[in-house]
Amino acid sequence: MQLVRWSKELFTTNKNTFNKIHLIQLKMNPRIIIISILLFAIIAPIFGQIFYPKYKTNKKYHLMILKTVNWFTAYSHCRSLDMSLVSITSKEENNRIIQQIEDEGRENSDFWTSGTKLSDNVTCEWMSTGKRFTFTNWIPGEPSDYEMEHCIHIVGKNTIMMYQMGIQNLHKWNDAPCSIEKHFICEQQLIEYEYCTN
Ligand SMILES: [Ca+2]
Repeated sequence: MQLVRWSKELFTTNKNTFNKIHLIQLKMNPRIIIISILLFAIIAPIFGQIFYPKYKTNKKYHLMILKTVNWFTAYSHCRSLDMSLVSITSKEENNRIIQQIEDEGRENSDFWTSGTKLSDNVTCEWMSTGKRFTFTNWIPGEPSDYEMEHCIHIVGKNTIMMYQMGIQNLHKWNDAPCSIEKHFICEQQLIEYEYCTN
């Protein structure tokens, strides 16, 4: 029995020593370290793309032309569809919307935006985002009325002809009473995953 116990102790001691030596070799071997770093550098972005793919948000616009409604109804109708009454924050976005109005042959219509002065009669804000205007496309002389005209719309051909504004003002902005009924534009936020689309 004593011999067996000594053999076990000897084996255990040698095994630990063997493991320690290999562990030290593994730790110190620069080739293994470099290969590990290279493998990590290659694999990490792949896993990153799978679990955290890059994405960007984009807007899709919907011209709501089935009926004309006041500004409040337009706002709530877009929300009921999980969209927002449109906010126009740049020249590029403005051009995209105008292009879509023309592509769909709706140049005659006025369209409500979420632009409003309801908060203090003076400050123009996008109700859908709560942000102030950073880009504007007013008809010259507009906004004109700080007492009665609190909501902002895109001007169509019918209004231009009615008020003899001049065709150069087509698709520019005007403030008008929120109770007037007009068509409107809802915007939908879309998320585009670059990994999935490539
Ligand atoms: Ca006006």
